[in-house]
Amino acid sequence: MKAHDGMYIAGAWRPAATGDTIPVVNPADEEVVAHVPAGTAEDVDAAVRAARAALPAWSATPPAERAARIGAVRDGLVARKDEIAATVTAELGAPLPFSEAVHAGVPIMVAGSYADLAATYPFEEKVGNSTVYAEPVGVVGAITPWNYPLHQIVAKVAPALAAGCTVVLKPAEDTPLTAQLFTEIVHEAGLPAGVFNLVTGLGPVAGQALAAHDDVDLVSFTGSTAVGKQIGATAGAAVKRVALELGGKSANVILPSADLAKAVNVGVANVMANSGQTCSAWTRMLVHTSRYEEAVDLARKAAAKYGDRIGPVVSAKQQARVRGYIERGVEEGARLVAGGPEAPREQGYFVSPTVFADVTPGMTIAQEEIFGPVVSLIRYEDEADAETIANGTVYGLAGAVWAGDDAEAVAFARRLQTGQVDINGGSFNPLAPFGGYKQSGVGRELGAHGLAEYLQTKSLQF
Ligand code: TXE
Repeated sequence: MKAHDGMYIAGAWRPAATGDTIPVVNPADEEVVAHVPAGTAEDVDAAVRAARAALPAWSATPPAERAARIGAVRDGLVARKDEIAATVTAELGAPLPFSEAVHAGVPIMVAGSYADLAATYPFEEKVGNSTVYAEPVGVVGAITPWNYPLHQIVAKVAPALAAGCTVVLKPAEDTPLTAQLFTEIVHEAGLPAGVFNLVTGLGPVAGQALAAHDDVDLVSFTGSTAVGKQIGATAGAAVKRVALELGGKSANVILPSADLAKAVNVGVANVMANSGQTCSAWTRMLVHTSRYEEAVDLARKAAAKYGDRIGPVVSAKQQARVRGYIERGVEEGARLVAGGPEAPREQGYFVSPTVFADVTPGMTIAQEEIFGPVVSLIRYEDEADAETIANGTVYGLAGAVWAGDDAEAVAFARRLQTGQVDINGGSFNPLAPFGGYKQSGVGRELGAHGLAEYLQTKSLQF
């Protein structure tokens, strides 16, 4: 795989402050596919300076012109779709059809939505005797994870640019090649120098330096709860804007009137997608006691179909982590009905599609984010019980409700403490706000709400 050996700062690839590099490993075969520079605080500082210098002109650029540049980025994503899919597959291990459809396809939709929103957003509004201006927050530090390497980048960078902010991106060290490819596309789209900057590097070094930099006005972070809490504390101490997306433990609530086979099959597929490395995955399947064993049987069969078709998890570290959770589930008394802790292949960081039954709400596997292809079936007695279980974790990112009709499902969904719920299956909407209640995070991504994160308001009274 082609890799740049520098940082993208002020519109050009330039040498990094040190010659240190990070290997990029293909998790499907454990081969090193490339090396990228390990940025340090010095590189971050140069990138923040470039972003600050570019801010006055970019924030004063008419929204229609910003929209045109974002549209050009979108067109670049379309033109290089195959290369994007191949790159994600090389560094994340995702099967190529999934990379094409989701890892390349979704960011194209999101970039397109922000090209439209930049042109139509009400940056100026009359409210009584006032005019309210929505102005860019300023320089954005974006720190992204590896699970959806391009989507996570576009979901931050596109709204930031639409708002008139300038950006320094620090992508995950496991998936920096997709970030470099995105950077090439931004460059080709003709954004003014310094509006977008890329610093690759390790989280505790480059990420930490970006999150703590005095001249960054907003930190937008997606990743683990532990790091998110640190970033939130640092931002709070500096009275700096922060957006955090920290994962979840979402419930898939199947009410007794639902089409059980459909709900279970779609539910298992939702967890197996991307090898379970999805923050919004419906990892807890809640089934009424009267249909519980039927659901367990359906889930076992559904998982068996995935056998060889799911990709690996991203790294040896994640494989060990997921394995640890599966072992913990067995130790705490859950019934393993598919998969298990043993790696299904010798080479590559694969995990078997795993289904646990007889999971009780207090078990570790029912409380903590596993981030692997593991689904837990939990029994409930009545709707009140289902509500208590569904809301009984520290998280609240997503979820699903299935019922005989949408109205019944909606009534239940309104009782869930969570940011997004799919009703009887649902389908992805790039304009719908995405983000967490409780410890799943602060702020929203996607659509107009995602754009608003990058704005601050000024009102003028007449
Ligand atoms: O995350 P990290 P990891 C969850 C998921 C997963 C677990 C661990 O449960 O199993 O987190 O994953 C950067 N200052 N999610 O260890 O370390 C890092 O370089 C600033 C949920 O990979 O949080 C990367 O760019 N930045 C999730 C990003 O943070 C730091 C997606 C995420 O890495 C930093 C990923 C520091 N001190 C993991 N330390 C989701 N919400 O979608 C690391 N980083």
